[in-house]
Amino acid sequence: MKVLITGAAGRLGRASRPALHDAGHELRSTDLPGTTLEALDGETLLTGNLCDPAFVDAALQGMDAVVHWAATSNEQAFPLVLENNHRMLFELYEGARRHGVRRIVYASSNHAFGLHAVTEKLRLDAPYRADCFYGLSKVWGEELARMYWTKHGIETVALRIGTFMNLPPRNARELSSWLGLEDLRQLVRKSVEASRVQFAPVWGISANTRAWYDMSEPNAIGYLPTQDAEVFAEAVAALPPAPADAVAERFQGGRFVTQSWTPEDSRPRGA
Ligand code: 15L
Repeated sequence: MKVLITGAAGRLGRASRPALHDAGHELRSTDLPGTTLEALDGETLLTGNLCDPAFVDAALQGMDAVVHWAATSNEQAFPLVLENNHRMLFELYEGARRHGVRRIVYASSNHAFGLHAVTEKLRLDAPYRADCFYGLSKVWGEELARMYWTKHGIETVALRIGTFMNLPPRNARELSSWLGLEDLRQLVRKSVEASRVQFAPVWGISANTRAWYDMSEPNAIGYLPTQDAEVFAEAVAALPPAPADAVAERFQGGRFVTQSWTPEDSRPRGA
C-alpha cells in the first residue's frame, strides 16, 4: 500500500516507520522544513507545511492511506493548537477528498478523556472529557473524522494514544497510560491494513494491568496488545517521589489537568 506518514521526524513517526516499511508498504514521509530524517530503503522524504493546500496536494498525490502524527502534541497557547491541529487536520481531510485517499490513521490522545477520574474504566464509547485545549482539539479531530466517514466515505482509525516515549514508564501514571514499542508497531500496522474500519476509535496503550480503559473490548482493527507496564512497577516504586499534585492524581489526564487549573477557593462563588 502507498502510505503517507506525517510528522515523520517526531517520536511516533520515527518509531512507527520501520514497522510499515518492513511490512512492505511504500512510504512517503513528511515533516517541516529543517527537520533531519534519514530515508529508509525506498522511502521518499518531503518537507513542507500541511496547512498549505499546495503542499497537501503534493504529499497526498497517489497515496492510499495516511498515518497522521504531525500536530502540536501537548498543551500550548490556543492559536498554535488552532493552527497545527484544527486547521492542519481540515486541510488534510479536504486534501484526502481531492485525492481519493481511502483511510487516515489519526493520532488522537488520552487527553480527549483526561477529565475522567482515575477510578473510572472507559469503554470505546465513553463520553469525551477533554482536559485542555490540546485535548479538545483531539475531540474535534475525532468528530471531524467521523463526519468525513459519514459524508465522504473516508475511513479513520482514531488512535487514542496514551504515553509513548519509547522508554519504560517513568511514574505511577504511566503504569496506566504506557504504550510499548512493540504494541505501537502492531497498532500502526493493523490501523493501515485492517479491512473496512469506517470510523474506528482504538485505545493506544499496552495491555496494562492498571489501564483506565477496558482493553478486553474488541476493536475494529483487531489490535491485541502484548506488553504490560506492570513489569516495571517495582522500578517505578523505587524512583524518587514526584512532587505531590492532588489535581493530577485525581484525573486521568494527570498534569495536563493541573496546567491552568483554577483552585476551588478562587472560583466564582457557588461554583
Ligand atoms: C499526549 O497526548 C502527548 O502528546 C504526550 O506528549 C504525552 O504527554 C501523553 O499524552 C501522556 O498523556 O502521557
